[in-house]
Amino acid sequence: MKKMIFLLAALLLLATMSSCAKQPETDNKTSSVVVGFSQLGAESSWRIANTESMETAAKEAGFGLMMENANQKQEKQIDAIRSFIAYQVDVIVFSPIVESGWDNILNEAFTAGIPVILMDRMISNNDENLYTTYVGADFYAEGRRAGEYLIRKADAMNAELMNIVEICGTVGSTPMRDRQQGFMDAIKDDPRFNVIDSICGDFLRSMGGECAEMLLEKYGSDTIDVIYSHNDSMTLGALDVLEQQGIRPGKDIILITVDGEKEAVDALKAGKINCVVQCTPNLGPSVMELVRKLKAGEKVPKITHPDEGIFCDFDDLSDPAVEGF
Ligand code: GYE
Repeated sequence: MKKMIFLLAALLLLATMSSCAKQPETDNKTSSVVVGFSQLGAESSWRIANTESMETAAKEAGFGLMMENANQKQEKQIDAIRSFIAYQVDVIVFSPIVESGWDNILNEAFTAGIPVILMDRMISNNDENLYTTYVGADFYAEGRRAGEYLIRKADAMNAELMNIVEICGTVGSTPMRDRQQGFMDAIKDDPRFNVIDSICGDFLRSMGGECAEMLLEKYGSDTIDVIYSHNDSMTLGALDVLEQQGIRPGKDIILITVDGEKEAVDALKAGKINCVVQCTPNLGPSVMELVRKLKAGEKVPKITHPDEGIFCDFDDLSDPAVEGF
């Protein structure tokens, strides 16, 4: 009851303050549990599906959700978290756009006694007190799966040498760093592989296309054997460019991608992508379960990874389990 009165008072106060930041949406204002959620942006289909998963899961759990979308700006995420602290939400959930720069704001949350769940991406700080729990993919394992697929593909093709270009996600983010590291570690002892370039496409479809154009201009389609791209949005942008230039994606150039959105899985079935490393955006139910446990005073694990695998051109792609999100 006290919390509800406080929440209503806070909302009223905000409504009367014209100069303050936009009032966060609250789906369920009368809920006794209020979750403040700072989403980092809307850069990809993965992100949009992830936002939907959080909204649906909060509704199903009967929790109020105050959500702010930061449009890819770290300052906006920090502002959102600060407003959640001011509201005294029960739990803060956020997906850090990059790994560094969170110490101050997380110290503020810690001092206010509000537990923090990192969802999807990690922070670099080694102080484990700054967050309560992390739920999201093992990006290093994803990168390794991409590399292991390529080894299998090279074996099947009897390839002697493969020139690889890498299109990376947002620099300084966990998926970028670990998808790169896992992939490189998987192929590093195999002399058939030669990574000739690595450029940043910021997880955006438009930039994936621009990266492909630049790489093709620089090296030519005959030199590039493989494109390893850190997400489907960039891959699909690159795929469009390849087709525009009369290059057959999946045949003339091997495409390896991460996420598993529907359009990418359909392209795999059509033979235009060779391997899709899965990364589920459906983290909402696990997050809400962690919120429930925290509120009930139950112990939570420090890390939760969803189970993930790959879909690739060695699979039976008519299997109904081969499906995108
Ligand atoms: O792969 C990409 C998104 O952090 C796992 O961010 C996420 C990544 C995802 O923009 O599509």
